[in-house]
Amino acid sequence: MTEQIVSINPSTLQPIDNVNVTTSEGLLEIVKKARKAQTAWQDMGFDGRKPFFNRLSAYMLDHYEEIARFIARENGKPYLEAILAEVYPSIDVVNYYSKRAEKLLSDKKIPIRVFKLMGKKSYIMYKPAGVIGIISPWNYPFAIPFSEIIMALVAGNTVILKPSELTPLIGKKIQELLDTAGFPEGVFSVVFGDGRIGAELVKARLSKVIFTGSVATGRKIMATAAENLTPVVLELGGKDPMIVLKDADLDMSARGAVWAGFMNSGQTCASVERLYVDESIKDRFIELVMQYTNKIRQGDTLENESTDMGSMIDQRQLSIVENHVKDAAARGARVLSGGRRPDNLKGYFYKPTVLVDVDHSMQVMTDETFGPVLPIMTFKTEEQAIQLANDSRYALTASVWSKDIKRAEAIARQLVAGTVTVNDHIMTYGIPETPWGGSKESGFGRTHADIGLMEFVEPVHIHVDKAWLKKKPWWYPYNKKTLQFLKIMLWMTKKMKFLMS
Ligand code: TXE
Repeated sequence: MTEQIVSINPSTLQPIDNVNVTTSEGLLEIVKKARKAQTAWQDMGFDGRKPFFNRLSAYMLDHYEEIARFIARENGKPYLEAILAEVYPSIDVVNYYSKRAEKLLSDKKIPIRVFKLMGKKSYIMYKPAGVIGIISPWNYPFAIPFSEIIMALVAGNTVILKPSELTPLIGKKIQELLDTAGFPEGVFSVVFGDGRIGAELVKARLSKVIFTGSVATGRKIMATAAENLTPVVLELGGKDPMIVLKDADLDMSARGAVWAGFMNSGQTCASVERLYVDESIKDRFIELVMQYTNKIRQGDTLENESTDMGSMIDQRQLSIVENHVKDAAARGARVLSGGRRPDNLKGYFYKPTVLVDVDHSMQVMTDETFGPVLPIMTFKTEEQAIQLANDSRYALTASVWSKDIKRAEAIARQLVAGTVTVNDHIMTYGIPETPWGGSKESGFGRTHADIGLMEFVEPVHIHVDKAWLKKKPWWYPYNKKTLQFLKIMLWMTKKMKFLMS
């Protein structure tokens, strides 16, 4: 019998639909098709591929409400947030790369100085990597894989997506959208299942695997990929610090902290997971944080379009959050709001939670909580704030809040993270021009921006000698002339160095 996944709405616990789990044979067939389709897709060139992206973007602009509702239903996030953080940035990515990629993927000349005078030239051509595997999570089940799919496809690769087993229908939806836009068969496919089918995809000798998920799974994927030397890009979450300096706009910072701590029920890799506020302003700041937290309206987001916060994804994620809060309370933290599930909601809801009197002995300050919890700690000096912010196994994003932009930038430059923002948090994920990715246990490699696109191509160096010299001075036989040539080269190097110093 075919194995199935039953997808449920985490806000209502009602089943939505089923999908068939892909079999091992089915997966191999899909990989074969993707390999076959890749050559023709690559040969179309950028101009040939461009109309597919234009059609996709036009269709999504006409149907964004329906897509957002679909996402909200399977993930539990607010409908408005599904537009804000899933559909809108995805459309923007299609429009951005379908223009920008032409320039980025065109050949790049390399200046080669004196060798040019010998009739030589060098340039880079950007060849698609081949077949890309994308293994994606449930927290942004649409936007995360979607932007990676677009970057891969625009560069001439074909793609196989394995969506999270908690949000398979959204994977199916992405397939539907690309099919509607007329992408040729085999250019984009989806495989369904849990980690087992994910592991099989990693073993399938693909050209690259792009993974977003937990550190533990990232480690496994890297180990499996190493067997075939398959390159990987890993985005493994974060424990992002937010530093509020004493001259910060307190009202703005409090609103920012509440949004960046609780949006998507805190299930964002770049959520504010540790907040450090200057001791001298802590009372007023915490008062404002409480004021805005108490205003959050939580509930089934499809019933009420202006709900601020939906449910979490499942019981397992909810239990992680409950355990972190319990551990913090047991070690002396005070729960100023939330700290439990709401009484009146059936799904996987957790109340927005503000903790104070926290320290780095608590799990809530060291491990990824991935839930609506905002732990607030104080600092006395800026040096201490930097040291606390950098005291983490993770390094995805961080933020500094101050009216003194120069000062904030100086601190930003000392924080260890892939992105550091001043007076905002999270939102740069929605700017396709800017890179995304981190270091330490947050992983490596980048998606988005110009460097992100480069993850999907093989830069091939083409070197041409126009055959002006029939015998190159460095070829056999080595003799006095060869030596003379080397001496001239070194003399010229010395002169150039002197002129340039
Ligand atoms: O992640 P997993 P989970 C963090 C967050 C969360 C924790 C666990 O802290 O509490 O991870 O979440 C597939 N080979 N993030 O369990 O297991 C799996 O089927 C290949 C941070 O959901 O990493 C799914 O498609 N694939 C994060 C995907 O990996 C495998 C977003 C992610 O699942 C596999 C989500 C294997 N051996 C959770 N095992 C972020 N970076 O934003 C599982 N998978």
